[in-house]
Amino acid sequence: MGTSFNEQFDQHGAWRREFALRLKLLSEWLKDNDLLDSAVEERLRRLEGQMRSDKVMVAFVAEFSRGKSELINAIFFAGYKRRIMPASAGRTTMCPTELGYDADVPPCLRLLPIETRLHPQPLMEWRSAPENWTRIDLDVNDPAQLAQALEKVAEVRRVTQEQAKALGFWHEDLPEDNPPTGPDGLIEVPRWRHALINIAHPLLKQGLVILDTPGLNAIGAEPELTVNLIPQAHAVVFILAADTGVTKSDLTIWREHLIAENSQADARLVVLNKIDTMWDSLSTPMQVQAQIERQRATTAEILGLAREQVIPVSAQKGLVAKVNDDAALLQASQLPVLERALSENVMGQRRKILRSAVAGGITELRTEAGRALTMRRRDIGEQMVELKGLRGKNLSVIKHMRGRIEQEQGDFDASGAKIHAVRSVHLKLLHDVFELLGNNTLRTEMAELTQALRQPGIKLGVRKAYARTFERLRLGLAKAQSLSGEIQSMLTGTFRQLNAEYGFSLQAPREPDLARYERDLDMVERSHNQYLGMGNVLRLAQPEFADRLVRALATRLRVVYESALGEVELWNKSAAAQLDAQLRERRRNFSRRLEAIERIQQAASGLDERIDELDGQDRALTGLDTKLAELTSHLTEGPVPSSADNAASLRKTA
Ligand SMILES: Nc1nc2c(ncn2[C@@H]2O[C@H](COP(=O)(O)OP(=O)(O)OP(=O)(O)O)[C@@H](O)[C@H]2O)c(=O)[nH]1
Ligand SMILES: [Mg+2]
Repeated sequence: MGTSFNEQFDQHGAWRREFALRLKLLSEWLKDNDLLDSAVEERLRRLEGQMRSDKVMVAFVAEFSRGKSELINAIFFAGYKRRIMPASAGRTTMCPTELGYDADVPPCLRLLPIETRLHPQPLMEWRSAPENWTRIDLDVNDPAQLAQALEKVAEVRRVTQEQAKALGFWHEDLPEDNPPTGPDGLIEVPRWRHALINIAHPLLKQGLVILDTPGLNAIGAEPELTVNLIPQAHAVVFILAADTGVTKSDLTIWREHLIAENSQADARLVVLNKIDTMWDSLSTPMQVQAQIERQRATTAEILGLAREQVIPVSAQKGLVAKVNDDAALLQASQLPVLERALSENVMGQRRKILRSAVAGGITELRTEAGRALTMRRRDIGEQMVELKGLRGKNLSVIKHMRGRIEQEQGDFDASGAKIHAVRSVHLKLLHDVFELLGNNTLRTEMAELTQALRQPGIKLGVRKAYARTFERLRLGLAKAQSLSGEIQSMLTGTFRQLNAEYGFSLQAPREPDLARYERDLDMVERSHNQYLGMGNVLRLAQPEFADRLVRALATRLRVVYESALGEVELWNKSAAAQLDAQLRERRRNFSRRLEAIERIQQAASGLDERIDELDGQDRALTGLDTKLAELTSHLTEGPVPSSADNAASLRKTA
């Protein structure tokens, strides 16, 4: 098994692709066997989308010059045999830079001008407005051109104090955080607000997204980065430099971004970089090692971690070693240790989450498809009884039977109105749930929060204002949950009634669990509180800042609410689809029965033939059931097989 991050990530990608392929096979099989109703189809579509578009974001966060960009070069881009992301002494990366791959966009670097800060739209909205970004096409086969283009992320502009203030880089209240003023009274600010790099690098193609960030000043100026982007990263790598030790600003960043209660402990990695500065030809390797270990222990103690949680490396020597294929130097750089930790944490966690999401979906799907099979088998069973009862009976009995089936059919058609009534009550209740989770609710809440944050002297009451908003949001969710509960018991009741009356086998699909979204709300609230608790609350004196913060909050919440809505929709869809499917089956069943009677009426010998036919159909259905179990269990069970095993079992199922 490969240990480098790249190899591990490759395996993760292969696993996802194979999984998606299996889903496709399952879907084709279901379709061929007429088991793909609209709910099952929707579920499959979502699962496949989830697998294919799964992104893993790794964010590099640290004070300037600790070696974030160099580490990115060393871990991900050494294959280009040169430095790709600009890394140099002093402040280099001036704007947050996201590296990823989007097949719909040609390889390019897109840069959002810093002036967009003068508008209230959050970053998320600018993303969907490509005309506002400056685009530079990239040639991935020309590493020199690539590196040269990426130099742009280091560009700066010089502006007056007034302009710097408007752009969010100057605060009267926070003098120590302000950038230095030049002799001409001008202040250097980043030229760009955000950079998006789109290249078909193998890892990025498989869904890896890398976020490189600038040091403290620039990172603090973009609340969205702190409250949205970094908390959503699957792993955050925090970097300290062995030559500077833990400085005050390192600690500020650590507190602001790395110790949020929500960040799972195993999703962050602490790196002690530049250990090569401690390599000293006058000391023995043992002495050097002891010194590195001491530095490691001190660092861990200051951050409140165990010593093993701090990983010493030399990014620069690691990069040099990979470029020159120098195994001894690579070993000395300790980069492979960091890569192993990164891949274990990130990929292991990701796979676990994906697996459990998928397992839930597949189980539901199997129940849904299995139900259709059960229905068909029961219909066959009933017909069989009906036909066996006709053995040795004369034509008039057969004619009578026909009349009875037609009568039944008529009654059934007349019951359509009742089923319609059940549906409309269901839809009305559902509408209320949609209302609670819809855009209007969020818009109202966000307007109120903005209002509250704009109150002069809000500083002390910020936490309360947030608490009130989130309290109401949580109440809304709880209400949506209790309404769903009502719908669920209504569904269960009417389904039971329909089952009794028409011999259906309807079963209400699993009710959406909105508690998960409540936990998301908690997390979002915490990240805001944390951010504002770090002194950023002073920035609220600027009304635009409050606006920006709330807009950032709104974009994040919208994602949460949309996925809650999606779950409610799927639940509804699968209830409705079940009813449709059973109605359809029943109608078909009437015509099959009538057809059989007709044949028997015409040729008395048809009876035994028909019974044999039904027998055959019943056996075929049993076969389908077994196959369904097999196809779905491939998707839910077992550990992640190695690629070779996967290929073999895929051939078997195909
Ligand atoms: N000796 C030594 N120097 C390193 C190492 N890693 C990075 N550097 C150097 O430290 C300087 C800063 O590295 P960067 O990668 O630009 O740091 P950064 O954290 O991205 O800094 P900003 O972009 O300014 O926020 C560069 O000159 C690097 O070559 C290392 O392991 N050893
Ligand atoms: Mg950098």
